[in-house]
Amino acid sequence: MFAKEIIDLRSDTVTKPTEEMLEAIRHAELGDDVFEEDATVNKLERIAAETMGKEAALLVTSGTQANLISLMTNANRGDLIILESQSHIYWYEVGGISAIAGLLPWPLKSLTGSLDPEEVEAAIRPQNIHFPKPSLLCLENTHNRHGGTIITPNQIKAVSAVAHKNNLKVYLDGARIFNAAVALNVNLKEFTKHVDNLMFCLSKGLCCPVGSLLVGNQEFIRRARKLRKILGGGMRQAGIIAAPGIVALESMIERLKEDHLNARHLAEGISKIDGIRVNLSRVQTNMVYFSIEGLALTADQFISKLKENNILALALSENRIRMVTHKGIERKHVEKTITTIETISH
Ligand code: TLP
Repeated sequence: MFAKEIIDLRSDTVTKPTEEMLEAIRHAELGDDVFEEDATVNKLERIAAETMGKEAALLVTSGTQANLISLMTNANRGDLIILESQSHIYWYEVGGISAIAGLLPWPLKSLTGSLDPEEVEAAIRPQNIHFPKPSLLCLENTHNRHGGTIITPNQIKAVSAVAHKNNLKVYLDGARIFNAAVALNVNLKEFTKHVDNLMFCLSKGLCCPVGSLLVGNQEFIRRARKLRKILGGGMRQAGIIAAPGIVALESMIERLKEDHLNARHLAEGISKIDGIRVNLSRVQTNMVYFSIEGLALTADQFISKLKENNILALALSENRIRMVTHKGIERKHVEKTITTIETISH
């Protein structure tokens, strides 16, 4: 009996480490990273800082931890944080922004994830005894809940200029910033040069088992390191996490193009099926969000029917579905997904 092949489109977080990564883990030079003595972690942090055009970097356990640490590093309790209303920090991080960082999120709506500089300016109210201090603008690129959409370097520049003019810092949740850079064929530094600090994830499309990196100036990283410890994120022989990260930064970025082509193929294929609606202009990287409003099925029923065919996807609401392409998804899996959706939709 052969094991059933599962087509897992729930997220690019399901990717497994490559053979080369496992080999790198086996041979990693290790030390105690709380003493900053793990040579492999130190090397990864150097490469990350260089890649992003910043002074320093810090390996942390997850994207959520990176975002929380950066909120606490960039702002003081009670401060006001401007972010996009569908951002990951606001939606999916268990309210850590308030529960742990003690900050007031000030969400602004947008059409595709890119904030309007004028609306940001309007949200920064003048100093007044009644108002909290606005101290940080958070961006997200690619923007997950808007469909993996890209915020262009020019859009980042415009909105960051408004923040900086008003003495706010700018932080980028760049969990999938490599997808944006590869899709636009633009150097990463174009996306990072207007923000003060950022994070990116190793554990998504880059296929590492664990880890994210915070990147910024020396002082930001020094304070972030301390906060990582408070939050229980000080790791010891973390070189076993950093080693696959180095492989990822050296060899896993260009291949993201394949994921984008597969996402586009999937989106175009299912957009032809009656009852399914895909906004193709939003399919810019490795995500496909679509509505099944026109089908006589709820999202949960749709997901179960896919599962009977060994295909996994996420239901985001009564009729909204998300599929994400990654290294484990090849063209033949996309074809099978399209034909399966055709069948269950009739
Ligand atoms: N996103 C996950 C889920 O939490 C929704 C996914 O499957 O897409 N920023 C962004 C933009 C993210 O998409 C994610 C993860 C994170 C931060 C958090 O990263 P982790 O999962 O490492 O804490």
